[in-house]
Amino acid sequence: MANHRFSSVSEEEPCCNISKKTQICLCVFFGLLIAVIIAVPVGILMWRPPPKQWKGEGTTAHLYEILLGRCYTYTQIVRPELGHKDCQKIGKAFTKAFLMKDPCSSTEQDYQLLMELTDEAVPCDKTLFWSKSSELAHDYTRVRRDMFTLEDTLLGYMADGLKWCGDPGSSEMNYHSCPDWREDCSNNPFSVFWNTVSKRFAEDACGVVHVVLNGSISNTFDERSTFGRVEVFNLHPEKVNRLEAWVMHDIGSVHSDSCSSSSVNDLKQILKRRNITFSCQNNYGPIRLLQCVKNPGDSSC
Ligand code: 2NF
Repeated sequence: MANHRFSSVSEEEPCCNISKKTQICLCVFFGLLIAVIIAVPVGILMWRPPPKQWKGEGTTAHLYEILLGRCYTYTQIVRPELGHKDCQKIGKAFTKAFLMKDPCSSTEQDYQLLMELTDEAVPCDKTLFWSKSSELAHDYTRVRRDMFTLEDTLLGYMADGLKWCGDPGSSEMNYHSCPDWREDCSNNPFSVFWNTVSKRFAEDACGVVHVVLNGSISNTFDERSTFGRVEVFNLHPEKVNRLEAWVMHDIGSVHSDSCSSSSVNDLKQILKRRNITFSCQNNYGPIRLLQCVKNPGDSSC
């Protein structure tokens, strides 16, 4: 009797009168249905629009490695007194400021952590601003090692000459194109960065500060430049006794603006309103000598 009961359980019976072939078809059908039900929402969630095409050049190749290398060079060799700075943290804070973000909605806040990690004191009387005179100003601080342009500070040194931006739909940098500040948007990660570091550089300045201006162009002082828009307005009158401009003429250039030109006078008026004394020298001797080193045959040398 016991044998009879057990043998009936092991027998295969067709389920619900459906043939084996139909059962396989149903299994395949439901399998596919489940796959589609899962794949469609996952696909929708994962789909990202392709990165936008901007008018400016894309992120500098190997940006992260360059930033890291420059950070170590600066903190270990150029200014070893800053050897305690954490370049790994600084590099990560730099890229975190713009990755996975809309490159036309960059903010000063995005760079806050980076600013905190790279604070650095510039001695009073040693700050040198420049506008439309990058090469000359940097030629000068290369010789006058005690003076600092923004690019002679850690963050300016790291970022000078580089380009960067991200894309909200990707964790990668956009190496193809980045917003151009004139043609796409002004709140791009690159412009916001320079505005933010230039602002801090000016806020930190003290004593007598200097600016190298280009007297070989018509708007020697340009109110739309970073110097005219940001730096001049972030000098603290209680710390800055005087701003001295050095208006330099390119050797061999025909056009010449001087300390008495109207754009330089605009700078003087802005500073007067801000209670900062202004002084100016045409073709400041030591910088003129550097120009002459590059043009030894010129009659003015
Ligand atoms: O790339 C730099 N190292 C840099 C860029 C911007 C600002 C440095 N700065 C700081 C420096 F410390 C100087 O003191 O600002 C001062 C020079 O800037 P400036 O605008 O007065 O001088 P320019 O010769 O007119 O411009 C310097 C560079 O910045 C670019 C410009 O195309 C040039 O390559 N630039 C100027 N304004 C913007 C902006 N809003 C800009 N690039 C992006 N967005």
